[in-house]
Amino acid sequence: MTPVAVLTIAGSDSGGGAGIQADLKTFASLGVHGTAAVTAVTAQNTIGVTAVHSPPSSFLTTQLSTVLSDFTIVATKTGFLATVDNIVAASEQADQLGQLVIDPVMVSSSGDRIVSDAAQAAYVDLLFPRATVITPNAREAGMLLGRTLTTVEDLQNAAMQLYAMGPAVVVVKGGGLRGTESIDAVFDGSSTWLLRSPRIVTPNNHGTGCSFSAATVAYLALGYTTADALTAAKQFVTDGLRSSATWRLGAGHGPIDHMHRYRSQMPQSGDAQPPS
Ligand code: PXL
Repeated sequence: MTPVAVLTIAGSDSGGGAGIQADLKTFASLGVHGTAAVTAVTAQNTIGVTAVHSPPSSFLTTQLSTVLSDFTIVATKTGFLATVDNIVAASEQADQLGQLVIDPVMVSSSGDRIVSDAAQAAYVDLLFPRATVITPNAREAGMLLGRTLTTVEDLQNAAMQLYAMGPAVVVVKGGGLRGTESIDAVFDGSSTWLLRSPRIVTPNNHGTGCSFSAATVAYLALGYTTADALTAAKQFVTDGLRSSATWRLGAGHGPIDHMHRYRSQMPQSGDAQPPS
């Protein structure tokens, strides 16, 4: 059967762990066809980002209109949009993006702010009101609300407050907090609940946020309710973390295993037959 088509609007990670690369691997693993509009190209490895090249937002507009004129896109995520102009460009075609998952990437792994005040305002004005789900982490939610979030109760209160900015559902991700569990808080306008998983202790946690929002998009596109899509996406990331926990790809933070479900079926290096 022809797979449903989804879209990621995000940055490229040359290290293959986060951004567009994480999104496309997640989409492939979950059986949906991923299309991709690139907002920024990073020179990056498991240790860090050394440079960022941003094409003009008019080129993002052209990527979007070219994809959208041909494919029926059932659901879309946005990742690192980088600039106000890119946020405007994405919002201008929002009517054709299907269900919208906004991962408001505003803080780097090192904790530094990586978008301007104007870009933060543009997220709130142009994208949050159209979103099926927004998925800030605790730092991003804290930045949006002007305070520091440290407890699960803080995450829940933040989810309720961010809901007032217009999205249908808010997830505030607490994976970066301390504790033996990784806990995210969800609010959908009437009830609040938690997504919980055991904390997997590993350096290989690069791209978890990207993969979570991409998995949410895939499950939404497959017809899951938002609540079920979030639960399944949390499981996808947890299983990916567990599967790659002992990998050694690079000296820093390696990727999760997006293909964890299929690892046992994959060709092994010892399988190669000598030429006859
Ligand atoms: O996880 C946020 C993120 C988004 N997009 C790109 C990234 C990262 C983190 O490294 O590289 C391209």
